[in-house]
Parts: sequence; C-alpha cells; structure tokens
Amino acid sequence: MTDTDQHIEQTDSPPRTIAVGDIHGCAQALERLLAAIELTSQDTIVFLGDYMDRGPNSKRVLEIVIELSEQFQVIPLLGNHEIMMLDAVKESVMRDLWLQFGGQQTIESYGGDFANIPTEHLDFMQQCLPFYETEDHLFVHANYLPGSPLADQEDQVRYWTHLLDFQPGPHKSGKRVIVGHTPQTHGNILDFGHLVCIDTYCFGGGNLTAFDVSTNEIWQAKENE
Ligand SMILES: [Mn+2]
Repeated sequence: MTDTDQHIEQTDSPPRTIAVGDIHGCAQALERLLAAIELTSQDTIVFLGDYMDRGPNSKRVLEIVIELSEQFQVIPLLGNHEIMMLDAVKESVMRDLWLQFGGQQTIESYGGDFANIPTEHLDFMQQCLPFYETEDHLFVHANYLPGSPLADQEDQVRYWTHLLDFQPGPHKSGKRVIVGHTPQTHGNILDFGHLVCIDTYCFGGGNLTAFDVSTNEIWQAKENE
C-alpha cells in the first residue's frame, strides 16, 4: 500500500468515540487494548476514570495516558480513586484511607514515596473532567440521576455510587449513558440499553474494556496472559 492509499483509507473511516473503563494500574492490558484499537487522528477516546490503584503499575498507566493525550483527542474523566489520591497528596491525614483502598500499590509503583509522583501526573489528574457529553451519549465515572443535567449532579453520585446501590432509569436527555466504577466480575459489560457499564474488573482477573459507542464494537484485554 502506498502512502496515498493509507491517507485515503484513514480519511474515509468514520470518526469513532471510544470509551475505556477503569484501568486501575493495569498498564499491560492498556497497552494491548490500544494496540488493538489502532486510534486515528479522527477518533476521540474517553477514559472513564480510575486510572490508578489496586493494579500493578499505576505510574506506567499515567505515563501512557498522558503520552496518548499529546497525540490524540483524549477526554480524561475523573474517578473516585483520583479524588482519593489528590486528597492524600494534599492532606497527610487522608493517606491511610487511600493506601487501604488500593493506594498502596500506586505508591509502590512510584518507588514508595509520595515525593516521587511527578507534578505532571498530579496536574493530569487535576485536569480530569467530571463528565463528557456528545450528541447522543453521556459519559461519567460512576452514576447519575435521570432527571437533571450531569453538570448539576453531586459528586457522590457522579464518582461514588455503585450501580448495586442505585440503578437509574433512562436519562431525561434521551442519551445513552456510559459508566465504569461498578466492577463486573465476570469480565463482560453490563448493558441495560439506556445505560452501559464497562468496568470489567481488569485488576481482579477480568478484562479492560474499550467500547465504540457508535458501532457497539468491544475490545478487551487482560493484564496477565
Ligand atoms: Mn471507581
């Protein structure tokens, strides 16, 4: 294939919006997933948050996502684990809590010392967005209330409430909602039609999932295989 053919093929392929579920330090799975997706300059990739904690290499995950955001259209959303980590960095009284909820693995990936976390990584987490909205989809880390815009909803709902505790009906906008946060321990996505959860428990032996919201194409990768 000549360079010209490749150019034509790329511009002909429709732009994709691809959501990626909770990575939780699974850097190998993320690398495998990105290799399978083959992002183009027209695609948008939406990370649903929880880049870190629990899994083996949070530092590397942050490096990959930051590098990717310099090359492609990346929408990084905020998860409850980024909130816990940022709190722990700011206030030492918050550290024990975070370390118990998977922060121990993260701090080990940075050589065991808070001081080793690069400013660039903290800046990245601070820039993560509360949600993302397209013409027909809403993306948010954990959950939502059906009757109001995501911009007006409380952090408790957007970042913390499990689907086991509250399963919302369709959002009043009519848009399909894509979330992570509630781990699907069988490794497959949870699809209610109006709501799709793509946290497929990568750190616990399940999969890391990417989901193309226009075609419903799914890619999955494991951390250890
Ligand atoms: Mn979460």
